[in-house]
Amino acid sequence: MAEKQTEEKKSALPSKSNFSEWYNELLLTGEIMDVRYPVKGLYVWFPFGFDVRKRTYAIIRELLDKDHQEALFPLLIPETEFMKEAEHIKGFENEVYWVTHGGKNELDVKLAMRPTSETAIYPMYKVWVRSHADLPIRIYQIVNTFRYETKHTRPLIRLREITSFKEAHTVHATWDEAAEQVKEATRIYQEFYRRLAIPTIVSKRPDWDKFPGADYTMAVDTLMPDGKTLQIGTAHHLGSNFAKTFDIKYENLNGEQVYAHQTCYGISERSIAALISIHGDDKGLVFPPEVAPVQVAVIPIIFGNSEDIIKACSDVAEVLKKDGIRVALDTSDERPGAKYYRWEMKGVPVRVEIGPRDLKNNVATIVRRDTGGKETAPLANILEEVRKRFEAVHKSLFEKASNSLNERIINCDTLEEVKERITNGIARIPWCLERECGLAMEEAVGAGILGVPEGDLGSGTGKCPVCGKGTQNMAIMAKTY
Ligand code: A5A
Ligand code: ZN
Repeated sequence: MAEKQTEEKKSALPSKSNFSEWYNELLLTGEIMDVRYPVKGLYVWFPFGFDVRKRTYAIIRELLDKDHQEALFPLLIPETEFMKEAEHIKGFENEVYWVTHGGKNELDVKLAMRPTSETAIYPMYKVWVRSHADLPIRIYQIVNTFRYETKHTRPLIRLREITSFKEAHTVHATWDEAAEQVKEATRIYQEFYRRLAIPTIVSKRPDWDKFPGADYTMAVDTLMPDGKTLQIGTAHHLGSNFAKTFDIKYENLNGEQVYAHQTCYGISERSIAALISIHGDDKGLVFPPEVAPVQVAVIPIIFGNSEDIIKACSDVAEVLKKDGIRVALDTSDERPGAKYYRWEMKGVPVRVEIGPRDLKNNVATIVRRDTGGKETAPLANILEEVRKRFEAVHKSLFEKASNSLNERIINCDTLEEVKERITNGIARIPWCLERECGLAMEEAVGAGILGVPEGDLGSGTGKCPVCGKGTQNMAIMAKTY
């Protein structure tokens, strides 16, 4: 009977090859997000999902806290501030929710619900920045932001209330220092995603796709299982565009008042969408140990009189817990198969089983969630053995995801080829960097240019498919979320 129920439950999760259905079902069955909230584009974090969020955001905090400070600015922005930077307004005006009333009274000045916080933060930077000695400023906040998205909304991917928006805003004396900070931001994001075992591509967005009000935008993308890329972070060089409109000046060493240079960079819960989508499988969630709410499930394999086995299991659980490992000791009445199923669905990276034969040999059976690989290990070394598996799981999740990303970068020479192959992944093609050629490429393919990637991926030799000029730059094109 129990086995039959398990079978029925198993069929609840569609195969990952049906990515979209799999994703939606997994969010619910895996208790990440509840999509039944009665406002489009707004979703609810289940406690389990929130636990994953907490651990994920602890990593970005840890990385930023080395040389950033966390602060908190208001959600509401007066229209008068919001409307200062022309490009920024153009970019966001169709996406802003406005607060127009306080009770029954119409407000004198409408209040924008932040779609991002430049215009909330920079009036304060105007007051805070006085002299070169005040610089650099590196501040971040983790907040909700609101965007009236008109494209198809999706949990964790395209929200109207972004609940987990981490935005950093920095101020520097020179343009070059700000450019260095943009590089540093993409390094931090790459490190963050490595900790989540997520491979990334960093590229400079084409001019027509940069952040409204920026000099340029660097983006961090990853590849989702359905072959579409997801932008999971961006870093913008704001030049002195906002400094001029918000009057952010400092006194330099010569006693002159000069405009500051700024950057901003952000990530959202898309990081968790990528985490779940890239590592998950037909059995459910798969987490790298660092962010797994439960890291080890200890399961007694019981036949008949079993006190010894339960005792051995709880000893193992104690040893692991003492070392800070998050352990679930599952002594419920269910059959082992039902227990495996449950902990697999929850993405627990390592399972430790002890049965009568194991106990006789003073060993445990250790099973990895990612590969299903089973090994026996001496009970006396259980802590080291588990820690070793954690490292191995993380390493192999990252390798597997990196290989699958690299395999799906397809070198193309012609736009026909790009169009044909792009449904499977990312197309790499020479580009002369000219705007007209880039726009013509996008038009011909029906997909966007992500940009020219950093490093080897972005260089090569070839001819621009539109103008035929020789070029050393390779662009990547992809269908995007
Ligand atoms: N102020 C800067 C940091 C900014 O707002 N940049 S951004 O518009 O590019 O957003 C930062 C990141 O938030 C994006 O790279 C994307 O990963 C994420 N993001 C943007 N809109 C989103 C939405 N509607 N739902 C979920 N994530 C979103
Ligand atoms: Zn060209």
